[in-house]
Amino acid sequence: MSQELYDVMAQSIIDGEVEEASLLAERAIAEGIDPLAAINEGFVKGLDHVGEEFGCGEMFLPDLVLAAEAMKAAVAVLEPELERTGQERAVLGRVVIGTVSGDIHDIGKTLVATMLSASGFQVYDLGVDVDVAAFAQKAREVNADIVGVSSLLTTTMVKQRDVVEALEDLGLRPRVKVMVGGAPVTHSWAAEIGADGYSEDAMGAVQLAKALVAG
Ligand code: B12
Repeated sequence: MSQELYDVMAQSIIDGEVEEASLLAERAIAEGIDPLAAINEGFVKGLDHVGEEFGCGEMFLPDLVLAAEAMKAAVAVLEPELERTGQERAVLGRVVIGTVSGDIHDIGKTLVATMLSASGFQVYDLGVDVDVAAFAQKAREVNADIVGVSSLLTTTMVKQRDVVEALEDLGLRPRVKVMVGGAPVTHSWAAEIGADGYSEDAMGAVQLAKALVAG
Protein backbone atom coordinates (compact mmCIF):
# COMPACT_ATOMS: atom_id res chain seq x y z
CA MET A 1 0.00 0.00 0.00
CA SER A 2 1.48 3.31 -1.07
CA GLN A 3 2.20 6.04 1.41
CA GLU A 4 0.91 8.34 -1.32
CA LEU A 5 -2.68 7.14 -0.91
CA TYR A 6 -2.45 7.43 2.89
CA ASP A 7 -1.21 10.99 2.44
CA VAL A 8 -4.11 11.86 0.13
CA MET A 9 -6.51 10.41 2.70
CA ALA A 10 -4.98 12.56 5.44
CA GLN A 11 -5.14 15.62 3.19
CA SER A 12 -8.86 15.08 2.48
CA ILE A 13 -9.51 15.35 6.23
CA ILE A 14 -7.28 18.43 6.62
CA ASP A 15 -9.19 20.09 3.75
CA GLY A 16 -12.55 18.98 5.17
CA GLU A 17 -13.47 17.35 1.83
CA VAL A 18 -16.40 15.11 2.73
CA GLU A 19 -16.96 13.72 -0.80
CA GLU A 20 -13.28 13.15 -1.41
CA ALA A 21 -12.80 11.36 1.93
CA SER A 22 -15.67 9.02 1.25
CA LEU A 23 -14.44 8.31 -2.32
CA LEU A 24 -10.97 7.53 -0.97
CA ALA A 25 -12.50 5.16 1.58
CA GLU A 26 -14.31 3.38 -1.26
CA ARG A 27 -11.06 3.22 -3.20
CA ALA A 28 -9.32 1.65 -0.20
CA ILE A 29 -11.95 -1.11 -0.09
CA ALA A 30 -11.73 -1.65 -3.86
CA GLU A 31 -7.95 -1.99 -3.59
CA GLY A 32 -8.20 -4.48 -0.72
CA ILE A 33 -6.53 -2.21 1.81
CA ASP A 34 -7.09 -3.17 5.45
CA PRO A 35 -9.88 -0.80 6.58
CA LEU A 36 -8.27 -0.20 9.97
CA ALA A 37 -4.95 0.67 8.31
CA ALA A 38 -6.78 3.13 6.05
CA ILE A 39 -8.29 4.77 9.14
CA ASN A 40 -5.15 4.80 11.30
CA GLU A 41 -2.41 5.38 8.70
CA GLY A 42 -4.48 7.66 6.47
CA PHE A 43 -7.51 9.53 7.75
CA VAL A 44 -6.57 9.77 11.45
CA LYS A 45 -3.21 11.34 10.55
CA GLY A 46 -5.14 14.19 8.93
CA LEU A 47 -7.36 14.58 11.98
CA ASP A 48 -4.30 14.62 14.27
CA HIS A 49 -2.80 17.36 12.14
CA VAL A 50 -5.98 19.43 12.36
CA GLY A 51 -6.05 18.89 16.14
CA GLU A 52 -2.48 20.14 16.48
CA GLU A 53 -3.09 23.18 14.31
CA PHE A 54 -6.26 23.94 16.24
CA GLY A 55 -4.36 23.56 19.52
CA CYS A 56 -1.82 26.19 18.52
CA GLY A 57 -4.33 28.58 16.94
CA GLU A 58 -3.43 27.89 13.30
CA MET A 59 -6.83 26.35 12.48
CA PHE A 60 -10.23 27.22 13.89
CA LEU A 61 -13.43 25.55 15.04
CA PRO A 62 -15.08 25.50 11.56
CA ASP A 63 -11.96 23.67 10.26
CA LEU A 64 -12.30 21.16 13.09
CA VAL A 65 -15.99 20.66 12.31
CA LEU A 66 -15.37 20.10 8.59
CA ALA A 67 -12.48 17.75 9.31
CA ALA A 68 -14.70 15.76 11.68
CA GLU A 69 -17.44 15.53 9.04
CA ALA A 70 -14.99 14.27 6.44
CA MET A 71 -13.65 11.75 8.98
CA LYS A 72 -17.14 10.51 9.79
CA ALA A 73 -17.90 10.10 6.08
CA ALA A 74 -14.76 7.98 5.59
CA VAL A 75 -15.43 5.87 8.69
CA ALA A 76 -19.08 5.34 7.62
CA VAL A 77 -17.84 3.78 4.36
CA LEU A 78 -15.20 1.65 6.12
CA GLU A 79 -17.32 0.52 9.09
CA PRO A 80 -19.25 -2.28 7.29
CA GLU A 81 -15.94 -3.57 5.96
CA LEU A 82 -14.48 -3.59 9.49
CA GLU A 83 -17.48 -5.57 10.68
CA ARG A 84 -17.40 -7.92 7.70
CA THR A 85 -13.74 -8.81 8.25
CA GLY A 86 -14.49 -9.44 11.94
CA GLN A 87 -16.27 -12.71 10.96
CA GLU A 88 -18.93 -14.62 12.85
CA ARG A 89 -18.03 -15.94 16.26
CA ALA A 90 -19.43 -16.60 19.73
CA VAL A 91 -20.18 -13.58 21.94
CA LEU A 92 -17.06 -12.86 23.99
CA GLY A 93 -18.79 -10.54 26.43
CA ARG A 94 -21.14 -7.59 26.81
CA VAL A 95 -19.73 -4.07 26.68
CA VAL A 96 -21.54 -0.83 27.50
CA ILE A 97 -19.72 2.13 25.99
CA GLY A 98 -20.20 5.88 25.70
CA THR A 99 -18.64 9.33 25.85
CA VAL A 100 -19.03 11.13 29.19
CA SER A 101 -21.46 13.98 29.76
CA GLY A 102 -20.21 17.37 28.58
CA ASP A 103 -18.26 15.74 25.76
CA ILE A 104 -19.59 15.21 22.23
CA HIS A 105 -16.52 13.64 20.60
CA ASP A 106 -17.67 10.33 19.16
CA ILE A 107 -15.33 9.30 16.33
CA GLY A 108 -12.84 7.38 18.48
CA LYS A 109 -15.48 5.92 20.79
CA THR A 110 -17.50 4.68 17.80
CA LEU A 111 -14.38 3.15 16.28
CA VAL A 112 -13.70 1.28 19.51
CA ALA A 113 -17.35 0.12 19.60
CA THR A 114 -17.16 -1.07 15.98
CA MET A 115 -13.91 -2.97 16.55
CA LEU A 116 -15.26 -4.60 19.71
CA SER A 117 -18.38 -5.64 17.92
CA ALA A 118 -16.38 -6.92 14.93
CA SER A 119 -14.25 -8.93 17.35
CA GLY A 120 -17.21 -10.74 18.87
CA PHE A 121 -18.38 -8.53 21.74
CA GLN A 122 -22.02 -7.53 22.12
CA VAL A 123 -21.82 -3.75 22.29
CA TYR A 124 -24.35 -1.31 23.73
CA ASP A 125 -23.28 2.13 22.49
CA LEU A 126 -24.93 4.86 24.59
CA GLY A 127 -23.61 7.63 22.30
CA VAL A 128 -22.16 10.92 23.50
CA ASP A 129 -22.82 13.28 26.40
CA VAL A 130 -23.86 10.30 28.55
CA ASP A 131 -24.82 10.83 32.18
CA VAL A 132 -22.73 9.01 34.76
CA ALA A 133 -25.82 7.22 36.11
CA ALA A 134 -26.81 6.02 32.62
CA PHE A 135 -23.57 4.02 32.28
CA ALA A 136 -24.22 2.22 35.55
CA GLN A 137 -27.92 1.64 34.89
CA LYS A 138 -27.29 0.18 31.45
CA ALA A 139 -24.52 -2.03 32.85
CA ARG A 140 -26.98 -3.46 35.38
CA GLU A 141 -29.79 -3.80 32.81
CA VAL A 142 -27.74 -5.80 30.29
CA ASN A 143 -25.56 -7.56 32.85
CA ALA A 144 -22.45 -6.06 31.29
CA ASP A 145 -18.98 -7.51 31.66
CA ILE A 146 -17.25 -4.25 30.76
CA VAL A 147 -18.08 -0.55 30.77
CA GLY A 148 -16.00 1.56 28.36
CA VAL A 149 -15.81 5.27 29.08
CA SER A 150 -14.44 7.75 26.56
CA SER A 151 -13.39 11.33 27.25
CA LEU A 152 -11.55 13.63 24.85
CA LEU A 153 -11.53 16.69 27.06
CA THR A 154 -9.38 17.24 30.14
CA THR A 155 -12.36 19.02 31.69
CA THR A 156 -14.60 15.93 31.44
CA MET A 157 -12.08 13.21 32.31
CA VAL A 158 -13.11 13.38 35.95
CA LYS A 159 -16.47 11.86 34.92
CA GLN A 160 -14.62 8.61 34.25
CA ARG A 161 -13.91 8.42 37.96
CA ASP A 162 -17.60 9.15 38.66
CA VAL A 163 -18.61 6.20 36.47
CA VAL A 164 -16.32 3.89 38.47
CA GLU A 165 -17.95 5.20 41.66
CA ALA A 166 -21.49 4.87 40.27
CA LEU A 167 -20.82 1.21 39.49
CA GLU A 168 -19.50 0.75 43.02
CA ASP A 169 -22.63 2.39 44.44
CA LEU A 170 -24.84 -0.08 42.55
CA GLY A 171 -22.73 -2.96 43.90
CA LEU A 172 -21.57 -3.90 40.41
CA ARG A 173 -17.85 -3.66 41.09
CA PRO A 174 -15.55 -5.50 40.82
CA ARG A 175 -17.58 -7.90 38.61
CA VAL A 176 -18.10 -5.21 35.95
CA LYS A 177 -14.72 -4.09 34.64
CA VAL A 178 -14.08 -0.52 33.55
CA MET A 179 -11.86 0.52 30.68
CA VAL A 180 -11.14 4.12 29.85
CA GLY A 181 -9.78 5.95 26.82
CA GLY A 182 -9.60 9.19 24.88
CA ALA A 183 -6.75 11.47 23.84
CA PRO A 184 -5.90 12.98 27.27
CA VAL A 185 -6.31 9.67 29.17
CA THR A 186 -3.24 7.74 30.37
CA HIS A 187 -2.37 4.52 32.18
CA SER A 188 -1.63 6.43 35.34
CA TRP A 189 -5.00 8.22 35.21
CA ALA A 190 -6.74 4.86 34.78
CA ALA A 191 -4.89 3.50 37.81
CA GLU A 192 -5.61 6.63 39.86
CA ILE A 193 -9.38 6.41 39.35
CA GLY A 194 -9.53 2.66 39.97
CA ALA A 195 -10.34 1.66 36.37
CA ASP A 196 -9.24 -1.79 35.23
CA GLY A 197 -7.50 -0.69 32.07
CA TYR A 198 -6.67 1.89 29.46
CA SER A 199 -5.90 1.69 25.78
CA GLU A 200 -4.70 4.36 23.42
CA ASP A 201 -6.43 2.92 20.35
CA ALA A 202 -9.19 0.65 19.08
CA MET A 203 -7.03 -2.44 18.47
CA GLY A 204 -5.58 -2.12 21.96
CA ALA A 205 -9.12 -1.75 23.33
CA VAL A 206 -10.06 -5.12 21.81
CA GLN A 207 -6.99 -6.81 23.35
CA LEU A 208 -7.76 -5.17 26.68
CA ALA A 209 -11.42 -6.23 26.60
CA LYS A 210 -10.43 -9.81 25.83
CA ALA A 211 -7.98 -9.79 28.74
CA LEU A 212 -10.59 -8.32 31.08
CA VAL A 213 -13.24 -10.95 30.30
CA ALA A 214 -10.63 -13.71 30.59
CA GLY A 215 -10.14 -12.49 34.17
C1 B12 B 1 -12.72 16.02 15.65
C2 B12 B 1 -12.58 16.87 16.88
C3 B12 B 1 -13.69 17.61 17.30
C4 B12 B 1 -15.07 17.48 16.64
C5 B12 B 1 -15.75 16.20 17.19
C6 B12 B 1 -16.72 15.58 16.20
C7 B12 B 1 -17.18 14.21 16.61
N1 B12 B 1 -18.36 13.87 16.13
O1 B12 B 1 -16.53 13.47 17.33
C8 B12 B 1 -15.76 18.82 17.10
C9 B12 B 1 -15.51 19.87 16.06
C10 B12 B 1 -17.28 18.71 17.37
C11 B12 B 1 -14.96 19.14 18.35
C12 B12 B 1 -15.41 19.99 19.34
C13 B12 B 1 -14.62 20.42 20.40
N2 B12 B 1 -13.32 20.12 20.61
CO1 B12 B 1 -12.36 18.72 19.64
N3 B12 B 1 -11.16 17.69 18.66
C14 B12 B 1 -11.33 16.94 17.60
C15 B12 B 1 -9.97 16.30 17.21
C16 B12 B 1 -9.36 17.14 16.07
C17 B12 B 1 -9.98 14.85 16.78
C18 B12 B 1 -10.65 13.87 17.73
C19 B12 B 1 -10.82 12.54 17.01
O2 B12 B 1 -11.91 12.21 16.56
N4 B12 B 1 -9.70 11.79 16.83
C20 B12 B 1 -9.66 10.55 16.03
C21 B12 B 1 -10.08 9.37 16.88
C22 B12 B 1 -9.98 8.08 16.05
O3 B12 B 1 -9.17 9.32 17.96
P1 B12 B 1 -9.62 9.41 19.50
O4 B12 B 1 -10.88 10.18 19.61
O5 B12 B 1 -8.46 9.83 20.32
O6 B12 B 1 -10.00 7.91 19.86
C23 B12 B 1 -9.03 6.85 19.90
C24 B12 B 1 -8.36 6.69 21.27
O7 B12 B 1 -8.37 7.85 22.07
C25 B12 B 1 -9.05 5.52 21.89
N5 B12 B 1 -10.31 5.73 22.62
C26 B12 B 1 -11.24 6.69 22.49
N6 B12 B 1 -12.26 6.46 23.29
C27 B12 B 1 -12.02 5.33 23.96
C28 B12 B 1 -12.75 4.63 24.92
C29 B12 B 1 -12.21 3.47 25.47
C30 B12 B 1 -13.01 2.74 26.48
C31 B12 B 1 -10.94 3.00 25.06
C32 B12 B 1 -10.36 1.79 25.68
C33 B12 B 1 -10.21 3.69 24.08
C34 B12 B 1 -10.75 4.82 23.54
O8 B12 B 1 -9.34 4.71 20.76
C35 B12 B 1 -9.78 5.56 19.69
C36 B12 B 1 -9.55 4.87 18.37
O9 B12 B 1 -8.19 4.65 18.08
C37 B12 B 1 -9.18 16.45 18.57
C38 B12 B 1 -7.65 16.48 18.46
C39 B12 B 1 -7.05 15.09 18.57
N7 B12 B 1 -6.10 14.79 17.74
O10 B12 B 1 -7.47 14.29 19.41
C40 B12 B 1 -9.79 17.74 19.13
C41 B12 B 1 -9.76 17.99 20.63
C42 B12 B 1 -10.07 16.72 21.41
N8 B12 B 1 -10.86 18.94 20.81
C43 B12 B 1 -10.60 19.86 21.67
C44 B12 B 1 -11.47 20.92 22.04
C45 B12 B 1 -10.90 21.97 22.97
C46 B12 B 1 -12.79 20.98 21.56
C47 B12 B 1 -13.85 22.03 21.91
C48 B12 B 1 -13.92 22.43 23.39
C49 B12 B 1 -13.62 23.25 20.99
C50 B12 B 1 -14.49 24.46 21.27
N9 B12 B 1 -13.81 25.52 21.68
O11 B12 B 1 -15.69 24.40 21.16
C51 B12 B 1 -15.15 21.33 21.46
C52 B12 B 1 -15.77 20.49 22.61
C53 B12 B 1 -17.19 20.11 22.35
C54 B12 B 1 -17.67 19.15 23.42
N10 B12 B 1 -18.40 19.65 24.41
O12 B12 B 1 -17.35 17.98 23.41
C55 B12 B 1 -9.21 19.70 22.29
C56 B12 B 1 -9.27 19.10 23.71
C57 B12 B 1 -8.26 19.75 24.64
C58 B12 B 1 -8.30 19.07 25.96
N11 B12 B 1 -7.25 18.32 26.29
O13 B12 B 1 -9.24 19.20 26.71
C59 B12 B 1 -8.51 18.78 21.22
C60 B12 B 1 -7.40 17.87 21.81
C61 B12 B 1 -7.90 19.75 20.15
C62 B12 B 1 -6.75 20.59 20.67
N12 B12 B 1 -5.52 20.23 20.37
O14 B12 B 1 -6.98 21.57 21.35
N13 B12 B 1 -13.73 18.51 18.32
